[in-house]
Order: sequence, then C-alpha cells, then structure tokens
Amino acid sequence: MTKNALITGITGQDGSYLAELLLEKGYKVFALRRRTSVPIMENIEHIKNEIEFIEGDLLDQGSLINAVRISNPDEVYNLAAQSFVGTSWIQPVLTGQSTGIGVTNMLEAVRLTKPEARFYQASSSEMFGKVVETPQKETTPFYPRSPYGVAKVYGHWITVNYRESYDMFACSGILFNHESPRRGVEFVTRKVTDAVARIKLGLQTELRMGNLDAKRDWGFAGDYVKAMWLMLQQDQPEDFVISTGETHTVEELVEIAFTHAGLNWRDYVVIDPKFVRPAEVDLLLGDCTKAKEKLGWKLEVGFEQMVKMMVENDLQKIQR
Ligand code: NDP
Ligand code: GDR
Repeated sequence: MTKNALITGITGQDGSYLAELLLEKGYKVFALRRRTSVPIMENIEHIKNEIEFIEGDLLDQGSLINAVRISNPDEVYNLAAQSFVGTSWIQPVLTGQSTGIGVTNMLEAVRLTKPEARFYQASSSEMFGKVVETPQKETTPFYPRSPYGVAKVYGHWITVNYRESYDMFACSGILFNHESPRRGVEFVTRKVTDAVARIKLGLQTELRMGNLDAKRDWGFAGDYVKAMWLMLQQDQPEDFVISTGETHTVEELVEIAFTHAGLNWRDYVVIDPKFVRPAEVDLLLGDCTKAKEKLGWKLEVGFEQMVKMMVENDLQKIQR
C-alpha cells in the first residue's frame, strides 16, 4: 500500500534529497511550503510535479493542522527551520519561534490530527556546542553556543517529551554538518566552492572568511536523508547521531576546494571579522556507532569527494 509522507522544509537542501528518496520508494509526497513573493524552487524544480504542495508555515498552527489533515501522513519529516547559525544572532526571536517552538507546533498538529503518524525531528550537532566530550554521541550532554543551538535543544527535548508523554513514534536525528551542491550559499562549504568557481572564471577576486580553525564533521546530504528514513522504519522510536567520524578544519576545506581548481587559496582568502561569530563551536566530531549497528546506515560519499563535487557543480552552474 502506498505510504503518505509530509515533509516540512521542502525547498531546502535536505527536503529536496529526502523527497527524491521517498518518491523513489513509491511514497506519495506532500510538502508544506511557505508563500513567498517569488517561488523558491531551485532544489526541487526537477520533482515539483510529483509533489503535492500545501501552503503553511511552522509559525501558524492552523496551517499545520490543515497540512496533516490533507496529507493524512504515515510519516512526518520536520526539516523546516531557520537553519543558519549566523542569522540566529541577528534574528534570535524568530529563530526561537521557528526552530524551537515550531517543533511543538508541528508535534501538536500531529498529536491532534494523526497521532499514530511517525515523526522525525531534524536535530543538530550544534546542540553539543562547547566541547564536553569527543567524539560526541547520543549520551553526550548539550552545551549550545548560539541562539540556533539553543532552539534546537528545545526542539530535541520536546520531541523526546512527546514520545514519552503521548507514546508517539517521535525520533530525533542528531545530524552533523552535511553538504551538497544544493547547500545555501551562506554556509561555509558552498560559500567556498561558489567563490572558487567565480575566482576561477574571473568573476571574483577574493573570498572573505571568518574563523578558519573551526573543525567540523562534514558528510554528504544525500547519504544523511537515508538515515532519516531508516529511523522511521524501526520497531521502536529512538534518537541517533549521524556523522562521518572524521573532522576537518575550515582551512582544510578551503585548501581542497582551491587546489581542485588549480588555485592557491592564500592568494585569495582574506580574514574578515564580520564573519567571526560571537561564540564559536570549535570542534565537532560524531560517533555514529549506534546508527551503523541498529539502522545499518553507512556513508557513501567522503569529505574530499564531496568538496570536489561541489566545486565542479559550481563551475558548471556559473558557466551556464
Ligand atoms: P535549509 O536552510 O536548506 O532549509 C530550511 C527549510 O525550512 C526551507 O525549506 C525553508 O523554507 C523552511 N522554513 C524555514 N522557516 C520556516 C517556517 N517558519 N515555516 C515553514 N518552513 C520554513 O536547511 P537544511 O535542508 O540544510 O536542513 C534541514 C533541517 O535540518 C533544518 O531544520 C536544519 O536546522 C537541520 N540540520 C541541518 C544540518 C545540515 O548540516 N544541513 C545538520 C543538522 C540539522 P523557505 O525556502 O521558504 O525559506
Ligand atoms: P554551522 O555551518 O554553523 O556548522 O551550521 P556553517 O557552514 O555556517 O559554519 C561552519 C563553520 O565555518 C566557520 N566559518 C564560516 N562560516 C560561514 N558560514 N561563513 C564564513 O565565512 C565562515 N568562516 C568560517 C563557522 O564559524 C563555523 O565554525 C550548519 C547548519 O547547517 C546548521 O543548520 C546545522 O545544524 C549544523 O551545520 C550542524
């Protein structure tokens, strides 16, 4: 029998890869989409005719109840959020409302309308924040370092709470950074690969960056959405860390991307305090042993391969 899935955050990076995966698996895909003055369809242009869009916003409870009613979902993937850490200092209240309270709004919509639906919450390694333990796993205490991280901790615990209070099948995936050619250009990987392509093609002369010493555990988004789906196929709802188990500095990322295009990064990168954050997460490194063992999840695309893929994609895109 065909399963119905409701995805929030469809226009973003993960929403597009997850929708592709679910369509391949034969799901009927419904997606909550905000009204914008100009439609944001770049990531889903190729599948838009296979998706049923429902207008709504995480901040508008009624629209979420309506979305659950219309889609009658077997599975709900709550990927929508104000997801850029930098912006969370500029719009902390909005970030709290959508990235934090928005999760409760979505859980309430499910609880009141279709409580047996399985629920996935997009939690984040940003919740670990300041280094308390390395590598970070499901039991590592949280110490968020940004309004975004604080909001995600709220979203995480309210998901756990709904599971425990109402016996809902609610899971939280604690995903470490994952990237792709569909990443927004403000995030560091895409910012770098887009700039490398522009510099290579003579359209830009420098790249202004913040802290090059920060370390991240970067994987490929296409691999990570598979873990989301797997979490909702288990017998019991549980939380899982998803990561590569490798960490790299921002400087290593920059070096790989420039070198791939035959450029020396030191000739172009300028440190600009504007991009240094008020509080930094210095080191993220995840231990996803639980996901490997219980979900049978595995990584297919490595860090270097992904960075090169993103540079190639940006070169082609800009040339077009
Ligand atoms: P994106 O920023 O690419 O996408 C965010 C999506 O959320 C967009 O579709 C956006 O819609 C939507 N959205 C934002 N605010 C609202 C709102 N108030 N109501 C409805 N929709 C809204 O994020 P990613 O795809 O990278 O990430 C998906 C989720 O996973 C996010 O929750 C993110 O915080 C989390 N996460 C991401 C990680 C990563 O490395 N990518 C790691 C860990 C967690 P619009 O186009 O209209 O703006
Ligand atoms: P992050 O991703 O904050 O980890 O959150 P981002 O790519 O924005 O930053 C990664 C690291 O790079 C450093 N950095 C810069 N970052 C940006 N954006 N721009 C710069 O110029 C720059 N220079 C250095 C940052 O300081 C940081 O240390 C991402 C998001 O997808 C979240 O939604 C998600 O939850 C987490 O990953 C896991």
